[in-house]
Amino acid sequence: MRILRTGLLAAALSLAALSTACAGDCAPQVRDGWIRLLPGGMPMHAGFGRIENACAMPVAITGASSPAYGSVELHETRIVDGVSRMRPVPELRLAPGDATVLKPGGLHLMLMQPRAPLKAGSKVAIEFRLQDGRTLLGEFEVRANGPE
Ligand SMILES: [Cu+2]
Repeated sequence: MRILRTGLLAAALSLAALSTACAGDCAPQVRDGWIRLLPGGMPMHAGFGRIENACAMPVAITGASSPAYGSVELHETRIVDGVSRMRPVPELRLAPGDATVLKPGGLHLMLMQPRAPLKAGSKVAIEFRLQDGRTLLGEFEVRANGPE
């Protein structure tokens, strides 16, 4: 009986430790976010930045949204037969300690249907959805001529 009780206690303790690790104390970070403003008032912008997962658990980003846009999608640009093509990325996985850079010519956020004209220097909030139900907030600075 004593052994059984000790075993249960140990199990309860390890469960508590596990749930603490999963509870979301540690979240990935969005850094250096910026939005490229295209000349001519294109009704579509591209968002770039760096997403870091310094946590012990892998995460998966499954979507994004922003109050400044009607629709936000994660895209990847690839050169296929010499032609630049974009395709939606339904899920972006980040291993523990991993980072992904969204940059021109690669992964990017496709920001569609801007709700109002954006000025260079203003800040836009973009929220990322994680597979585990959490969300991640990133701040993106609007730039007229971003670095290539
Ligand atoms: Cu795109």
